[in-house]
Amino acid sequence: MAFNYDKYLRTDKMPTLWCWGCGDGVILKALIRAIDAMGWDMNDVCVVSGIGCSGRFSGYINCNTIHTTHGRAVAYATGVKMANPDKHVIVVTGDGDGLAIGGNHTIHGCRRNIGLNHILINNFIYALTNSQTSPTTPKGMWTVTAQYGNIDPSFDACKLATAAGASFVARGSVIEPEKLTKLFVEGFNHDGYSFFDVFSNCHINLGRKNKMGEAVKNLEWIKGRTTSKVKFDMLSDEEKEGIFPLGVLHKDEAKIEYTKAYDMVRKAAMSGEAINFEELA
Ligand SMILES: Cc1ncc(C[n+]2csc(CCOP(=O)(O)OP(=O)(O)O)c2C)c(N)n1
Repeated sequence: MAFNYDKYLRTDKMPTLWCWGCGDGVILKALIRAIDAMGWDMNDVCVVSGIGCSGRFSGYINCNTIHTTHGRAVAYATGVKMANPDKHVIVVTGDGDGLAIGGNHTIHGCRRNIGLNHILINNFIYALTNSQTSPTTPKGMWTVTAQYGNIDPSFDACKLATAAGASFVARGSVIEPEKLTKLFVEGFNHDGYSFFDVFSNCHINLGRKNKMGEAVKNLEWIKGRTTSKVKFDMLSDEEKEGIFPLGVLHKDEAKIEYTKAYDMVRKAAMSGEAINFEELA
């Protein structure tokens, strides 16, 4: 029997406002499949998104949702998780939303290792506002704010999240939706900040002037820049240039999740016992 996506969607909001062939739809389906695999009750799930094409996620998925301000989704989600540590909080941001204006919140969410599931939809451009340079736009690409080609060095979001302290860091792509679902499930089962850098296509706003104005061309470009972590690890440093590994890139199960640490402090404060900071490491 065909998978019933409608069960998880606000069908009255269909069709989506996303462009034809947009990767956001693929990611939404992978997310729904992962939630289904987890067996979560949608009353226990909260999806928090920022502003951007990616921000539309909270409009289409049928659970508790918050469509927040640009760059602030991690901050709102932190509040939701602190007040409801037993609930499943999923943050959806774009690369501009989560790495530029909201970069600080992403860093500090990772640093605290709070139990959020952060899906960063990385389409390498500010899509909703029509093609401004984002922190992941590759060098040399045309954007409306870099019409002779982008000179800004671009970020590896997974390296940033790992360095900042996230205890689960993975990269997936819309080319492999089943693998993406599995990555989500593994990250959702992890207790701590689970960060997913998901490479996605925006053939309209990234592609139109960068010789990949069709979805397939944009997807082929993503394919050419990615490989599995196993294959990546076998490449020489020279060969690794411009290639991004896919899969689980970092996992630390020993690190304490923030709301658990907070609860330990709260209990110690209530009982007057000394706080054992060794346990909080
Ligand atoms: C404070 C603030 N600054 C700027 C904007 C305008 N704005 C809306 S979405 C967006 C960028 C979206 O790009 P990204 O986060 O990469 O998401 P995408 O649309 O690609 O999914 C910008 C600059 C805004 N809404 N609020």
